[in-house]
Amino acid sequence: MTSEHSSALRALVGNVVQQTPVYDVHTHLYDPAFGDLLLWGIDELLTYHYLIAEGFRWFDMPEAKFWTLKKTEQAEAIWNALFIDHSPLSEACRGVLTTLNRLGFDVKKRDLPALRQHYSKWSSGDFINKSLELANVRKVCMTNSPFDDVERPVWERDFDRDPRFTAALRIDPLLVDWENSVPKLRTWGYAVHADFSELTFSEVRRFLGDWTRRIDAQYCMVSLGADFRFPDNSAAAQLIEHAIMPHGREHNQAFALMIGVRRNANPLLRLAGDSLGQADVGAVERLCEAFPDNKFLCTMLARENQHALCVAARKFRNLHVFGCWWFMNNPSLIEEITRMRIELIGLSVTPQHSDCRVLDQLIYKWDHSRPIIAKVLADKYCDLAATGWEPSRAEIERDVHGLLGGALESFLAR
Ligand code: HDL
Ligand code: ZN
Repeated sequence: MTSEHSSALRALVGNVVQQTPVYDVHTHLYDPAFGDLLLWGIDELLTYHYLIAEGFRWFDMPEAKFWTLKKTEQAEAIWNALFIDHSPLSEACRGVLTTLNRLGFDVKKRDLPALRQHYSKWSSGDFINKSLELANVRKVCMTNSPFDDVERPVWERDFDRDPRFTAALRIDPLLVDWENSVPKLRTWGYAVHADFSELTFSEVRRFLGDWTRRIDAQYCMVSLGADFRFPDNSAAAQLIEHAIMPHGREHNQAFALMIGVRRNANPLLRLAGDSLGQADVGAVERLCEAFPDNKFLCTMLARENQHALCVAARKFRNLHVFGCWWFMNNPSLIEEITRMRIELIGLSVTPQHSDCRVLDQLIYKWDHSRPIIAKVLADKYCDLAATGWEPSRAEIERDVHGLLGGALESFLAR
């Protein structure tokens, strides 16, 4: 293969990846109807919990003092520590600057008040359109919890949905805090018992069905600790087997497992205080084997779990692997696991999701991931071309659409 041929193919792949709109399959963004729950703007960008964790590494103030500050004061503390006093080289810092630069702001002036001034010109509606356009994101999936006391009443009021914001039914408290979820479910009219007696499992299924219909959930989702085991006599394992699995079959709804978090490793950092642990990929394999008529999505938090998770996906076609989640969402690791995934499971994977908590982050999360995905893909297509197999533009466009959310949409619809 000549170097000109290779360069042309690499340019084509990069162009297609850049131009293909994304379905972002996991975010913490909200439909505009949720008002202030949809975070955006410079102070939200700077107080992203990733930056709070990084900021504390330089702060002298006690953690408790930081939490008494106003959001603008927190943002200024982070701006000074991570951008002014030290070059903003981390992925989360760079992300803020990528976003500001793409929004047309002049970051070299290092002028935070001026940046706030720029943002004040935007209405939320216009800013949503601008962010989705700049990020080239066609649709995002939210994280929607019936256990969130601020979010739940909005759903109960009903509202006209923005079709660009799909919903996912997030049920962590049900599985990881069953004891305390029982009284809540009973308050909401579901006759459940902590010991799973009587109609508990069918009532949990009714709860899942009610919320699936209410929010039009694309999938059901839970974040589980590194200690998750299956089979097991834990409440989580019992509820998965006797409620979530039959619910998933009844509604043709996938169950998304995000495994490996260690919540509150440092509680002083609040949302920024979670850490990770190495999980048991075998638990995922045993779930896929025990429930062949259910569909599973899975992403894991530990780098050490990524290879085994890919192999698990090779074994079970009802398992769809997605994303470079949280501590995995850094250029060096994104490249490493995207290369490994394509080499092991080809295009039957969703390499990335943004996990955005702030709308503007869509711009940097995808600006940073697209070139990495394109680089890996270009290498793989060049390897193909070297065998004489010439990928057409149409084939590359088909493949990239699949990787950027299309394959997951097909998996969910199957
Ligand atoms: O549990 C999750 O969905 C995680 O993504 C957490 O929300 C985490 O705090 C996060 O934002 N990671 O990117
Ligand atoms: Zn998340």
